[in-house]
Amino acid sequence: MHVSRRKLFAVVAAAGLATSGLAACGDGTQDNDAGGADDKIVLGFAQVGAESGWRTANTKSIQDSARAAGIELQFSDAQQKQENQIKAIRGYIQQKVDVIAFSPVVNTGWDPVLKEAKAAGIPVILTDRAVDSTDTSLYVTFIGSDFIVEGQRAADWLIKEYEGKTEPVNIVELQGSPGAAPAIDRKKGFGDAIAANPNFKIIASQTGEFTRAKGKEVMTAFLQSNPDIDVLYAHNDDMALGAIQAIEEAGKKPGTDIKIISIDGVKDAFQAMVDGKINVVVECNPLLGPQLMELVQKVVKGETVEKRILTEEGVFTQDQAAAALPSRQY
Ligand code: GYE
Repeated sequence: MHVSRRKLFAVVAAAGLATSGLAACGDGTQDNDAGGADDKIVLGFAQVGAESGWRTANTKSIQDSARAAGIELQFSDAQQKQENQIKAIRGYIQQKVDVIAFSPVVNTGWDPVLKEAKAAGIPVILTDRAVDSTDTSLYVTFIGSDFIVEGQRAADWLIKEYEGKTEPVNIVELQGSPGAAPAIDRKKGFGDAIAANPNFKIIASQTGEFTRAKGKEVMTAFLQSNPDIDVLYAHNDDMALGAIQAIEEAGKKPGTDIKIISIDGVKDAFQAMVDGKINVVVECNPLLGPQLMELVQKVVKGETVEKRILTEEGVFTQDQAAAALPSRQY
C-alpha cells in the first residue's frame, strides 16, 4: 500500500512540476525531481529539540504524516541550540532537498541562512514558531499558533477567577526558553492583559527553558524567596509539572495553595487537572504534521499558499478535564 501511494504521488507531483514549468520533462514517467531517484519529495526538517511533551508529539506528528504522504523526511534535532539548527539547514541546502521546514529555536538571527536557502531556490516553511525577519519573502508560509492569544487566554481565566476580589494576587511566572517566540509572546499576551488590574503582581519571572527539570529547579528557588505565592503562570505544561513537584516538596498543595495556569494541553497536564493540581490549561496544538505535508506538496507543485496559517485551539478547566482526557491525542 505504501509503495502504490508513493507511485501515485510521484505522478501527481511530476504533473504539478510540469505545469509549474520546473520539470525537465512532463510526462510523469521519468525522474524529474531533484530530491531522488524515485520521484519522492525530500523534506529537510530542523526540529528545536526534545524539550517537552509538546515537542515529542510534534515530532511524531511530522514523522508519521511524512510517511503517510510518501514524503522522504530528513530530520534533525537541534537540542535547543540555534547554531545546531543553522548547521542542519545548511546541510539541507547542500543536499538540495526540495523543501526545508523548521521551528526556530529563537526568533532572531535567521536572515543569512534564509537568504542562502532562497539563493539555492529551496522554499522554506516555518512551523510552530516565527522569525523576526522583516523580509517575509525569505519563507513561503508560517503555520502555527498565536502565542499572544494563548497568553491572553491564560490571563482571562485569572481575571475571572479573582473577579470582585480586592486583595493583591502574587504571581510567579515560568518563562519558556529565552528568545523563543512562544516565550516572548506568552509573556506579553498575559502581561498586557493583567496590566489594567493593579492587584495582579508578577513578583518573580524567570526562564524554566520549557523543561520539567528546570521548571522544578526555578520553582524551588521561587518558593524559597517568596513565602506568599498565590498563582503560578507556566509557559508550558512540562514546567508546570516540574513546579508541582517543587510545590509538594515545600509542603504546599498545588492547585489549591498555589493556583496553576499552564499552556500546551499534553495528557499529563490533563491528568494533573483531574487530580486538582493544575487549574487551567490553554491548549496549543502540536499536531502540525498533516497540514505541513499538504503545504509541502502544494509548494513543490508551485501552488500559492497562505502566508500565515493559524492553528485552532481551546481552553480547558478542571471540570472539563476528566471528560476530555480519554480523547487527548498527545
Ligand atoms: O509550548 C513548548 C515547547 O513552540 C509551541 O515549545 C512550542 C513550545 C511549546 O517546548 O512545550
